[in-house]
Amino acid sequence: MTKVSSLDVALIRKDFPILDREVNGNPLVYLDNAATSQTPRQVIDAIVDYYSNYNANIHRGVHTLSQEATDKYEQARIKIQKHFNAAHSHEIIFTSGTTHSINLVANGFTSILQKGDELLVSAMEHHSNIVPWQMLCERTGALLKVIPMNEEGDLILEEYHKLLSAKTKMVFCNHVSNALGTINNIKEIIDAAHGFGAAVLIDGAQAAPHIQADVQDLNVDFYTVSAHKMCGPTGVGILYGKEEWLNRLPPYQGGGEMIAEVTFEKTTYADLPHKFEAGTPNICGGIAFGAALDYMNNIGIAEIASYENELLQYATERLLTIEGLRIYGTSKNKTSVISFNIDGIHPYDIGSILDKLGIAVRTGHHCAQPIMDFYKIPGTVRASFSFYNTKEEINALVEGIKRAKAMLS
Ligand code: C6P
Repeated sequence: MTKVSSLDVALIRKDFPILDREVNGNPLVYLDNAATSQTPRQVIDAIVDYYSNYNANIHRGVHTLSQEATDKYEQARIKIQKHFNAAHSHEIIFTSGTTHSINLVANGFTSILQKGDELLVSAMEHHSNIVPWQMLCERTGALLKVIPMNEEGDLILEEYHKLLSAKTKMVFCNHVSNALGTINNIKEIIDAAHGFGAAVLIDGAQAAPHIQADVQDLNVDFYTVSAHKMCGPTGVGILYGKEEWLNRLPPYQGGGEMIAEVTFEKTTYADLPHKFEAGTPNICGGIAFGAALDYMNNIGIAEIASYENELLQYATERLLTIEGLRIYGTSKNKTSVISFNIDGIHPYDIGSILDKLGIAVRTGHHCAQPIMDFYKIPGTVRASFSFYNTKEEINALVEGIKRAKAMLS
């Protein structure tokens, strides 16, 4: 039986000023949460508070403002550490987001990999968990192999086990697919890779807003998150890395803050996490990310997941009543993402008409072109639901699609 959620969604919606606005004369129905989530007043307040009261550079000044900013930034790091249950706060590296986090790791492995080493990547990755590894392969002569998926949008794990060998040095997979919503069995993926001594990077960008990941329990080597998908601001995220890996990898960028000592003859690097945090970081963003985690944890990740699952079931049933509509990604384990097409209609055309009705969805390949190639389609319409969405909004989506279909058929 589906668990009925206890969230007070009407009250929650009051926290999100943007949800009151109109688009093209209609109330905004924001269903593009997998691209970026909306920002509650509590996070906006944290941003305003930073710039109004203690805007200063961190780790540098003796003055009060700098110390206040440093304290708040480092407190945010500890909040993030606790949220993902990392063993140490220095295992949390602030980055500009998942893309930056993955590139940092890919760059670091340049000196570790050798020609003929093999890297395994899942068939359902976002481009940011494909391209940096292709670039790494070009630099090192390593070979990238693909873990295949099936029609439902699940990885074929029997094939994964067959691909693993003593040559496998790294495995990359998302926790949740942005285009299909599939929740991957990352525990099995991580354990099997470790059996062959391979390191595992899990892209948690789409999972973190819906699933409580425990990096120690997962025993994952690297885990990446973008704040803007979980009620935080854009331009900030984290890389979680196991201490031993982060100590082994060289710095990504050189500059201020990441050094212990600099002379023209030789530079020594700072300890973790600063070794990977060159230059002035997104201080306000890091602090606001902490505020976003507080906000989500006050509601409860489990409660959020349960309500979003209710929305997913409802939306799936309602959408499937539309003739000619096909859903891509029908795994039993999904987050609240529905990718679909309607026979004979280009996804972009549906998206444009929905926008005229005030309904925001994403259309296209969702930066996951290999998935579109797998299904032999140019793209999909993607509706992605968050805990502040309602069944009434799903009804508006269904009616909007019917209207679009009538206009375009
Ligand atoms: N996906 C989407 O509409 P950044 O841009 O660095 O914050 O995140 C990149 C990224 C990496 N992995 C996954 C699984 C993602 O979904 C994303 C971002 C957005 O699906 C924008 S392309």
